[in-house]
Amino acid sequence: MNPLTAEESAAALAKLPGWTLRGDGKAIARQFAFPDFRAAFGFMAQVALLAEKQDHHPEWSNVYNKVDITLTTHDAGGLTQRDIRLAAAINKIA
Ligand code: HBI
Repeated sequence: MNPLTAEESAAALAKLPGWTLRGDGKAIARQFAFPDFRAAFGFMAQVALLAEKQDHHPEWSNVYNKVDITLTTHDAGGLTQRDIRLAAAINKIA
């Protein structure tokens, strides 16, 4: 799978509220904030199941009620439709 062009990335991001393109253009990222750790972890558990279903996994970190997610496609060395698809699914459960 080839990485998205700059134009394709911009068009995809326009439909992904909250996500931003990383400086190198090879990934997208978003921070999620929840009322408490329990809610944050519950979200992470749901994202984990999505990732398994799509066989596409986030690079992420959690500090108490915040979850930072970065999506990129290692196999392609950049941003692909797989990242966009997972980001859209994550936005649905956030
Ligand atoms: N997840 N984000 C991400 N990027 C990948 O390239 C990737 C993955 N999950 C599984 C996966 N690749 C497998 O197809 C193997 O390439 C590891």
